[in-house]
Amino acid sequence: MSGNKGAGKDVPEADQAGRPDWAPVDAGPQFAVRVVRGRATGSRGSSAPAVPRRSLTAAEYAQGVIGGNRTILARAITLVESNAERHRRLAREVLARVLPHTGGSVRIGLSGVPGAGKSSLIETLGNQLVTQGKRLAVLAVDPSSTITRGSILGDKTRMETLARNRACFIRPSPAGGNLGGVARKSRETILLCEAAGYDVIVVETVGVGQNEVTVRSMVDFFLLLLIAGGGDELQGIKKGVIEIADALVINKADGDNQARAAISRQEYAMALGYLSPITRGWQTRAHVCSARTGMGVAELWRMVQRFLEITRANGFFAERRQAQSVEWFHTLLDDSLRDLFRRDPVVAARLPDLERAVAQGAYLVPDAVDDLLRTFQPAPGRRS
Ligand SMILES: Nc1nc2c(ncn2[C@@H]2O[C@H](COP(=O)(O)OP(=O)(O)OP(=O)(O)O)[C@@H](O)[C@H]2O)c(=O)[nH]1
Ligand SMILES: [Mg+2]
Repeated sequence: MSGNKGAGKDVPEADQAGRPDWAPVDAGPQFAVRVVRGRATGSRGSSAPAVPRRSLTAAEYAQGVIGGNRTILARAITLVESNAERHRRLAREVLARVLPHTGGSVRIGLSGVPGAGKSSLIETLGNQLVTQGKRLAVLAVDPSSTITRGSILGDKTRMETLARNRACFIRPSPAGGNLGGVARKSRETILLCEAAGYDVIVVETVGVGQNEVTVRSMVDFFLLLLIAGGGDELQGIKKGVIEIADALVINKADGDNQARAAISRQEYAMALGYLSPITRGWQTRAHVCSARTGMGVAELWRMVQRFLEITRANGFFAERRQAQSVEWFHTLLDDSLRDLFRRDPVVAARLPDLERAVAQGAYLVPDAVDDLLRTFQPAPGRRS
């Protein structure tokens, strides 16, 4: 692909901060799973000066990723996160090259209210998995951290041991980026991690409504982490979220909290009795565990394995992945159409007038929309 030689120039380097490699992987400023503008350079939150790097070709990116080179994997993720046109083209070429090496992992979504213990559970479970010889990638999708960055600090301390393990690759979530964009990039990030040989990929997201649905659409197994609380157990957790889970797990079942966790488990089990399972052939159940003591954590992994056996045998595993690809296709198609429309200079020029007219009640909204759509004449080759 000589035509693309040097096309990787100016890939944002902000996350790299000149580190020789990714290990030990600490949260630091190496956030990912975000959408960034195509800045040429930058030091986004990092005090270390960005060390200029040689730009890579698509073939070099792909080779590095497939070869399990963590530095190149990190750079490839940064590349797919970029929204700059030239990066997008290169990113696509990289993805196309790694595609034959993808699909081999187990993709797990882990969601729950802030502080439920998601990162702690990943630390406990992840350490068990790497001891068994598994390679684990953790992607944290947390648009809510835009303001507080709270979970980034949390993740740094909660996944301390795991973060130092070379069999584990952690990309904590970022400041900046919108959920839709983050999700779009997360799918690509999953593919890159798979191509790099990670066989378990955990997508952690804070449960704030839409997040779970987005994560569900890109994982094989979706685990909702809960905590026992007083009063109405189902408060704060939308019924819809329980419906899309493959397992409900009440964490922090340790010390004084054990009895409350057991009661909570029963209540959720009852609630589940009224719902139909999201996965064919699989009964969603409520469980208890403690990320702190490790109680129930090994059992969770055994449950995931059982789930895989069942869904692979009945064909649902493959069906779901196919449906997810089609859904991704439609999402991307919608996004691309919207981009194409918004970036059209004629549309952009006409838009303020129409907004004014609509605001003043001089123009009926549906008429204004028709007007703008008629204005839109995409020229051939103006596609992204
Ligand atoms: N007692 C007890 N505390 C726990 C357990 N798991 C997590 N915690 C504590 O709960 C707090 C939150 O844990 P995190 O793992 O950061 O929770 P999280 O869901 O990842 O939080 P966010 O990423 O901020 O949404 C920390 O103080 C943990 O030490 C557990 O099993 N038992
Ligand atoms: Mg966390």
